[in-house]
This record gives sequence, C-alpha cells and structure tokens, in this order.
Amino acid sequence: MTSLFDPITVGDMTLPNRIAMAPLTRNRSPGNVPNDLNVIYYRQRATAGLLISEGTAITQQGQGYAQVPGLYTPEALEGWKRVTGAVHQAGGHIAAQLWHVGRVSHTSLQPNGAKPVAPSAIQAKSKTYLIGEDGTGAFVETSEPRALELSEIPGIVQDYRRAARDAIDAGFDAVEIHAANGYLIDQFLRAGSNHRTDAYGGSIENRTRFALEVVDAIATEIGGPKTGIRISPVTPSNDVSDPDPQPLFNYLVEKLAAHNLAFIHVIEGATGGDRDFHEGSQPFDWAGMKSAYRDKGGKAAWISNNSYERAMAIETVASGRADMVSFGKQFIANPDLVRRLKEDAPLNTPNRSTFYGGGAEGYTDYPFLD
Ligand code: 8OZ
Repeated sequence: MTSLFDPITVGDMTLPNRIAMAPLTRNRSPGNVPNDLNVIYYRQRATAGLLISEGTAITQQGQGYAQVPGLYTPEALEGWKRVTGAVHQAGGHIAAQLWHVGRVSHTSLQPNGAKPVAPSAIQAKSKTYLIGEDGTGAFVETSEPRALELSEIPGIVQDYRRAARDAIDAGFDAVEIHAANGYLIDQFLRAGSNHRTDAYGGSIENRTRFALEVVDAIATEIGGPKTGIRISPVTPSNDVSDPDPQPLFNYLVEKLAAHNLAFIHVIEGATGGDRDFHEGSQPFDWAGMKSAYRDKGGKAAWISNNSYERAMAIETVASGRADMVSFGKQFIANPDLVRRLKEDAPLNTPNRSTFYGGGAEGYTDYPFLD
C-alpha cells in the first residue's frame, strides 16, 4: 500500500513525500516583491514534498490584492530567486503559482487605474483585499470589469508563457497554472461568468479554449513535466457558477491528458469550506473526473485538496484515490507539518486574524516541534 510518507516522482521532480503545501495568499510582499520574511516563511516549510507558492501575478493587470508578489518585474524575480534558493538549500521543491485574477480586482491595483478585465463585463459579487497608505488592510468590493476584446486574448496567453519562463529562470522547479477559485481562467470556464458569443464562450469546447491555450503555451515553453494546473470544478468562490460542471471538467482533463503534465491539483467542494458543496441535485463525481483523465492516458500526479485531515489524507493516498494531498491552513500554522503528520503529533492552531497582511506574527513565528 502506498503511504502518504513515500517518495513520488512528479514530472521532473523526485519528492520525498506526498504532502504538498497548497498555494496560500498572505499579502506580505510590499511593492509586490518577495522579501526576507517571505524567504524565511518558505524555507521553514521546505520539508513539504512540494511547496506551491502563493498566487503570483503574471502581470500588473493580473493583480487583484494588496502586497501579492508578482513575477513581472526584475526586482520580484530577484526576490523569488532568493526564495527558491533557500528552499533548495533546505532540500525542498517549489512550484510558482501563476495567477491572473481577471475581474477579481480593483481599479486602484490596475495599470493607469483601468477597469479589471474579464471574459464578460459582469461584476463579481466578491471582495478583494487592499492595504491603505497607513498600512491598514480592508476588504472592498471588486470593481466593475470590462470584457476582453478577442484580439487581446493571445497577448494574455503570451503573458502566461513569459511568466512561466521567468519562474523557471528564477529557480522554480515547476509552475502551477491557477485555473481555480473564480479567477481569470475559471471565469472563462464557468458559464455564469462567461457570456461570450465568440470562440471563447458558449460550448464546452469554447469555454475551455483559453485554459487549454494557456496550458499549451506554457507546456511548450517550459515542458509538460514542469507544468501543473489547479482546478476547482464546483467552488462558488468569487461568484462563479456553472449549472453542469461535470462534462465541462471531464472534457478539460481529457484534453490535458495529451500534455504530459506534472500534476493536476483538484479542490474538492467549496474552497476552504464544504467538501460536499455542489450546484443542483447531482453531487460531483471526483473519481469519474480522474478516470476520464487516466482513460485518455494522462499520467500526471493527482493532488487532492480541501480540508483534509491526517487520517483522510493517509487513506486517500493508500487507496490510490489521489497520488498526493495538499494542505493549506495546516501549513500556515505548522511549518513542520510533514513531521507532525508522520508522528501523529498535535498541530498548532491557525490564527485567522493573521492570514492576510502584517509581518512575522502569524507568519514565521509558529513553533516547530521540540
Ligand atoms: C484567499 C484570499 C485571497 C486570494 C484563491 C488566491 O482563493 C486565492 C485567495 C485566497 O485562490
């Protein structure tokens, strides 16, 4: 039986265990540049089989929250080099999460105060997080977006490609395409946020086009074995919805099978919440989506996520339901989570009030065992 604590090969990487740190937005990079504190935070967690970075904006247009590190300035890339170097020195592996928020943004974060972009000009009923001049953070409503012109879409695909190349050049072992949680790629996928009538809207084939173009561009640039993707087929995060997600996501993963990807990272249920959440009367068939991928020859590591606990994670990997399990909140509070899970040691409790923004408190000061 496979153990959660067994090594695994994921794309180009040989990982010491099957526990991933999920991407976690922490809003602690003023100027959108990774800093010394961020280096300490990631280095502390380097015993994870795979660290997935917090969402990193591929362009300023892709920024939606205060103090999120970017991947689009020389300073940010230098900062990331120090993060990846420290993680490697500690024996770890780290993937960069490539993020374009689409409509989940605010004019104050956009180039020239412009409207955020989206598949369709439909405002998300959701909040973003801004930090004022005085350093205080606040959740504010997202701004009204504008619909992308058809002619702009290839440029955004190129932005993803360039960011992926820059991430690898900055020392990341892989990238994770953020196609989840109601951000740009997910806005194209789900019918509720995509009312386009061109080649990027309507049918499943059309709504998956942007996602697949991004995957193709990145896998061509850096190689499928350095490319992963994160999806959240049923989450209502950031006001996305779809009346029929099963055929949509089965089609998407079937198409991904051709790309020799490193991993597919799946958020089961409502992100950070109810694992059983679904629209309509039909529960989502998670095993069915995975089979659809494997039946097309897809070999990527399957990473499951969302409110896993120790016993569930062990069982999930032992049964083969997933190849790896990722943990978010537990990694915030437990830098040595792998050791604690292995030894069945007690866990520190995450403090929600320090999740977003601030300094070392609730970031790099959670105690290790011993
Ligand atoms: C929490 C707060 C802000 C952003 C996601 C990147 O849900 C996020 C996020 C999470 O994917």
